[in-house]
Amino acid sequence: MRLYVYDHCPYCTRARMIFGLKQIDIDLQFLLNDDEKTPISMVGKKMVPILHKDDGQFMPESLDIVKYVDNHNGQPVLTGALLTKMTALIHQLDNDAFRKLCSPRFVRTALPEFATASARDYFSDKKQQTQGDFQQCIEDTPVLLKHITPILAQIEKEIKSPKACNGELSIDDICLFPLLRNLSIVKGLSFPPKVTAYMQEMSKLTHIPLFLDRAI
Ligand SMILES: N[C@@H](CCC(=O)N[C@@H](CS)C(=O)NCC(=O)O)C(=O)O
Repeated sequence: MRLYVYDHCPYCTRARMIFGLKQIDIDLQFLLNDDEKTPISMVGKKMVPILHKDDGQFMPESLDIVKYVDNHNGQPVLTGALLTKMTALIHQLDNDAFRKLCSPRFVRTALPEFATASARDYFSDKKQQTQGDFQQCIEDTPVLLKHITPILAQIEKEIKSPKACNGELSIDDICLFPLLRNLSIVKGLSFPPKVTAYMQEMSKLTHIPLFLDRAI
């Protein structure tokens, strides 16, 4: 199977996670951010992740991909229940400040989707229309973090194990880890201890590196 992704895309990280957790080999293909033709030719819109299945069909939508792979390749691993409080905190973390902290940093990072100037320009132009001037976003970091750190403090209280936020692997892990991974691009963001242990362990289990070494 082949998976088309951007490295910074949290929905793509969701899809990558299930392959890592189940130790299934995947041919990972990073598209350039301004490549509209490839995804449109596969699923009719410019959106990743896209799974190219062994039967030749293309499957979009991260959670559909996760459920498909979990249920069709060996024993399912996402056997735990969602917990209302954790699910709500994940939704809260996926906020405007999160996007304003991450986007301006990713476009300055050597990620495969931003390997060309036109890919970087495409992303910057599009995102700045909704998120505002990237330089301003960077300068606003202390203010933006005020919308993130209290949520991380609450997540800290809810994490049951570094191997699964609710104690048993579930879709909550599939939704939480990608957001925390993206926040690791923010230099100086101090993650609480249990959140840090969870990020490190999930990175190991899924074979998806954090961005800590490239934080800006
Ligand atoms: N509901 C979709 C959302 C996927 C999504 O929004 N992907 C973003 C990248 S993070 C995308 O491809 N946006 C179009 C673009 O970048 O132009 C899913 O869960 O897979």
